[in-house]
Amino acid sequence: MRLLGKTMLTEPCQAEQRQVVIIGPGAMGCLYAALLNRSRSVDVSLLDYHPQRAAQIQQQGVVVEAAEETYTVPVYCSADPGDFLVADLLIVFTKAYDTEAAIRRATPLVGSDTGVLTLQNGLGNYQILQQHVPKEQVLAGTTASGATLLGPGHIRQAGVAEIVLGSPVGNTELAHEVAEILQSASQTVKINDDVDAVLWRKALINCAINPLTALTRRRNGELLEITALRELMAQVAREVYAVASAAGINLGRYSPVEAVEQVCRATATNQSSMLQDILAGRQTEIEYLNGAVAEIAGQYDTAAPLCECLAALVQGINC
Ligand code: KPL
Repeated sequence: MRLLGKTMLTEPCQAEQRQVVIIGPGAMGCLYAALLNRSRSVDVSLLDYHPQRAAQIQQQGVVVEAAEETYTVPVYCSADPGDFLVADLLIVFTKAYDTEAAIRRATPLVGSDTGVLTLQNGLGNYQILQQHVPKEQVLAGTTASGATLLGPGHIRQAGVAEIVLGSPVGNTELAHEVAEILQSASQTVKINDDVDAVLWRKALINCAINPLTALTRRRNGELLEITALRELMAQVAREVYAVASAAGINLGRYSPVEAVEQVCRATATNQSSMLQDILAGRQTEIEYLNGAVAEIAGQYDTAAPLCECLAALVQGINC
């Protein structure tokens, strides 16, 4: 498989290389475009919706400021889905509120063997993908990697962590195939068959940390230093855990408060993605995090008053 535009603009890719297309050149999309392309074992491109930004990234590549070095990785980037042929793997990294539009635009890249993997934040993303792509082709997962967007195609890498993925409908064969593609590009990947539990554990972390950092404009680690915020964060974590249980999600032997505090320590100097969104004047993913949890709570005759309150407050910031 070959990218039409790419074969014209750069060296022809080796026929046996798997084609990975990342949708969304935000911080995480750019990070993984750079990491995977740098391995040289897969051929990675970016699909954007913004022609000017795509042209800039195509011209300059993805610039990564990592702890020890700053490096640039050439990455083919286009805003025209017609520039791409069918992909082996599509990774959706758009903001959760763009999932529907993104997968609609990417339809020409999806063949009968294409795996479509969401590694986005939030709840409800894979269900949207399943409305546009056969359910057996959709995978979902999480990564604890972090990056900050400094400009178009320009990021600061915070840390690279493992990817956990699985098939919501039990297509373990595809999960293994996709894990193998990512592993061949030097990524650590675990397969977990209970993908809903994986997504809820990540959502719990994001629901507890992200709105508090966005509202107070503090870095993740500061939430541990201020007693009132630390206590509120713990209460939100417990609330999300209770809603997950009510919804039949088995989070296993797991302490929500310890999990959240551990992530705060591990990402102490990070600005959460929601704080980055607020500072950049962008829409946040609050409706797919605390907003979604409050809505799901209602479906199971329970309540999530803290999530509801935080969702309203964050929605009020940039209006
Ligand atoms: O995923 C994150 C985010 O910012 O969205 C955390 C884990 C909170 C790290 O900043």
